[in-house]
Amino acid sequence: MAPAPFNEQNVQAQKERYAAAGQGQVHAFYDSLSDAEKEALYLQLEGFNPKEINEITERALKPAQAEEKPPTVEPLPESATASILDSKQEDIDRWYELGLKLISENKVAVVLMAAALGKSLFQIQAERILKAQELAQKKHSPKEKVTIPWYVMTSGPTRQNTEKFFNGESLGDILPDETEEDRQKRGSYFGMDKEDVMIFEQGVLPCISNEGKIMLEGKGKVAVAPDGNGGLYKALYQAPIKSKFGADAATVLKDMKARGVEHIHAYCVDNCLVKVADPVFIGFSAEKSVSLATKVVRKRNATESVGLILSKNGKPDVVEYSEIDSATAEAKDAKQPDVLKFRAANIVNHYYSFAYLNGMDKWMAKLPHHIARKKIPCVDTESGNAVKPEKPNGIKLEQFVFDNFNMLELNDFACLEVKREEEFSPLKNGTDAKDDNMITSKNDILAQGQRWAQAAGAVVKNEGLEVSPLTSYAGEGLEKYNGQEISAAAI
Ligand code: UD2
Repeated sequence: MAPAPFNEQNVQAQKERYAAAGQGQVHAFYDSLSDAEKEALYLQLEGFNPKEINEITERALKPAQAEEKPPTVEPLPESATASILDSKQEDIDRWYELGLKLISENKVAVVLMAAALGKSLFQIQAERILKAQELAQKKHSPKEKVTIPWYVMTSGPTRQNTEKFFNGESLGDILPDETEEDRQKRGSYFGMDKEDVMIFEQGVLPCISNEGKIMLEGKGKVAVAPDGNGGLYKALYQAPIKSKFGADAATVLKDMKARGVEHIHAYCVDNCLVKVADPVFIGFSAEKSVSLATKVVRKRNATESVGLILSKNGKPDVVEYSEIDSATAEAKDAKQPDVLKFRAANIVNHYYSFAYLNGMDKWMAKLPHHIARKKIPCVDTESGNAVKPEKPNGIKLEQFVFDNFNMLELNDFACLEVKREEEFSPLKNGTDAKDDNMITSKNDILAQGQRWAQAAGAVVKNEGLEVSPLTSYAGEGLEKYNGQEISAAAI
């Protein structure tokens, strides 16, 4: 909704609204600002509702009510889970075929959560979409061209660079060793149709001081942070996009509706092995006709930084690594004492039916906020001095994308366990860390390519082989390498 126009009367009304909510400090320096700064602050503040911010903060800070009895927490029941590791090949093939069919009917879309700028990850993911389109096209050769629309969610700080990235504009020091050919490739959206790649922005929330006050980053600017990957839902509902269907379809949900999308794959950018628009996952979820499904891998160890998918009071739920108690994390399986009882690791890899997302006005407002205590540079609203905190001086509020799981009945939810080495290699750390960095990502991709080529009967000379997604989506189509010796680094 467009903010009320910037004028004396509306500024006065805004000041009263914020003061009434005990947040008058945001206007502490208003009179000392230039006209442009006054307008900028006014417009930024119009984007928030101070009363609502107080309620969110209140709820987020209040410790969870000491429930009358502790919740029953169990691994998901068999009825709500399947595992690629022990499914019959005929089941996997059936899901794959159904998934390709739905893709060929242009009923599948992909949503990428990309608060971080994953430059080469964007290329790999775009090429996996192209390959999935090609496989569906070849299998069903429908009259209409097969298209999997790609909706890319960015957060404020990365929005501009993401746009520049896909437009092929120079990104200076972010891509120092980029070749002209690489720049051309990204400028042509790696071969995807530009009108099928839509970038949109998630919301932000003000940072809140330990005293519950909205913080200022500068005298004319509120300190804000992205509203978490759970901000995806609000962004799908209202963030503006450029739609090929024009102004009437200028949000993700409306554009999906205009395209006849029925199945959505949403995933996180920082996983180099992600199977984008995976036909098996789409087919599995569509066959079960659930509102929501999630992929999991086996948890590496009790302390791995992953959410745990489980059932809580009989509902599907996820306990985030930052909020789990050690007893639950360390618990062992009664039947296999050396195996974790809770081992279904969340990998931010979700399926949604369009019908479910399109009905989000029923449940979106119930999504809770989590708090992260942070050191937040700000301006002291009494003295006007800049503050560079040594210890956490406030909180960031964020929503988690999986917090709607527990609003579903178990029979409207499904969980598919997949092979970790085939589908999950998180990119979370710098190369100084042992795991989950650029080196482990590259090694996992090369090891996967080598496995695929060897499974097709090739002899791979080097340690590892890069198989472009344009060559193979999941190891299929490599028959011509049977009996061959591959000495190239990539095919
Ligand atoms: C996430 C999961 C965790 C586990 C882990 C696996 C959530 C809340 N937690 O933890 O359970 O699956 O990943 O690697 O999903 N993002 C946004 N907007 C934001 C914040 C994050 O789009 O405001 C995206 C981010 O670009 C990434 C994904 O969400 O693609 C995961 O974000 P993260 O790195 O904050 O999550 P992490 O590793 O703490």
